[in-house]
Amino acid sequence: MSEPARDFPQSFVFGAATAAYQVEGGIENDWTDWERAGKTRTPCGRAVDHWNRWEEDFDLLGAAGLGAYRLSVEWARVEPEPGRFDDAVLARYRAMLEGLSRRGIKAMVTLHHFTHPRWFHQRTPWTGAASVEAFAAFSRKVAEALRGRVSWWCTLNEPMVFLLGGYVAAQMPPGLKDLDGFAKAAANLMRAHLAARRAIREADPGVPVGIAHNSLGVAPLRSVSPLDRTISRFAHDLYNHAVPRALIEGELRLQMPLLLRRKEVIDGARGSLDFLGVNYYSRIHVGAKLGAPWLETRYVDVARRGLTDLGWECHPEGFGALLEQMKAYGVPLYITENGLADESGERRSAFLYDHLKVLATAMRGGADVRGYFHWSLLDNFEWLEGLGPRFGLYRVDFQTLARTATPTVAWLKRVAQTGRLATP
Ligand code: IFM
Repeated sequence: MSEPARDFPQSFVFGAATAAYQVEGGIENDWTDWERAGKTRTPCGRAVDHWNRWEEDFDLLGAAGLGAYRLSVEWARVEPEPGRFDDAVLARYRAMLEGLSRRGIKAMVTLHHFTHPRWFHQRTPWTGAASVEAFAAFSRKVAEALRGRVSWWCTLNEPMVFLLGGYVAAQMPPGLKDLDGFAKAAANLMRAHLAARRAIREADPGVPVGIAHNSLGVAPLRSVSPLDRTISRFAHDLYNHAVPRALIEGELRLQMPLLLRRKEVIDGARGSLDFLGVNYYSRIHVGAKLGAPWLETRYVDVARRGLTDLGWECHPEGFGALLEQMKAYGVPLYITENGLADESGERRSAFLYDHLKVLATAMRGGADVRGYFHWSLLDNFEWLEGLGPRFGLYRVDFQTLARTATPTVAWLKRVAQTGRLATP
């Protein structure tokens, strides 16, 4: 009897993702100050102590049958003062990558995942040109230290989330509400990607360099309202397409009626992504609002699947639609994050099944998707929400730091090993 057909090809990689600040613990950076100013539900503190427990955590990846790990390098650890790089820290990250390699696990390394050294926003803020060289110098050092051990470099994580949070909504450092600053920082982040990519290519030639881009389904709050429909169209373009379009086609276009209208050709940006990482979690409804900030956003449980613990809609159909659009950019895709906050651990497998099913369908339809990284390997520090929401394949007791497999581990392992989607 012949084997049933695979849903994912043999070459497809299944992995899990984390980010340094969210798991390592003991980091002092701009987010630590943000926490001390009372902006998060809890401080990050020791997070889940991955800095000391990485061997144990990498064994968990192996136990879940995963062949890849997306991690980030913490800029504040590597360059605590401008121009002073900490060799012991770089050696530790190198040892971590060697630990992955010993276990046959490929590494995707992210260089910017929301956080900065304390000195950054004063000395070389993203609104100024010096930010580009500052990021390139850091990237060069890291690439020289880790070369030969990285399968994919990811310069920026979710630049649009960072830009909106940091320069429009004042929800993350540098905590501004400044549309002009937003546009300047956006252009410099695009240039920073280019400069980092050049540095990586010199230090570690032949390794693909991309970004991880957060995408969201976007729909009008009141579908009968022409205003809401227009606004949701612009919000979709700004949120989902401004960044990939800039780095693939070369033009940064940021537009929101009455609020923002910028177009800028970024020299050298055309064709500057070897892959596009797609992060997908949910869909948002957007409408007009009288008075600042003029926009209203809401998660709506349209299909009555139940919102996640963070109140986000479960909307796998939106994932399919976005994959169709991202496919049109013509570069290889990776799903660099997907998951949900689920305290019970009972909803995760069904959520993953629904999203992986959509993914397999998109791939059958020609989307060149090469891998899937679950967010997250472990429960961790969820930014404004603190140590609370549970995104982990492994549950972490935040008191004892004990790791326990959620029911999804065994199920995902079977999918990863067989390349076939079984109902959970
Ligand atoms: O925890 C974050 C991550 O840092 C970036 N993407 C979304 C995740 C869940 O909110």
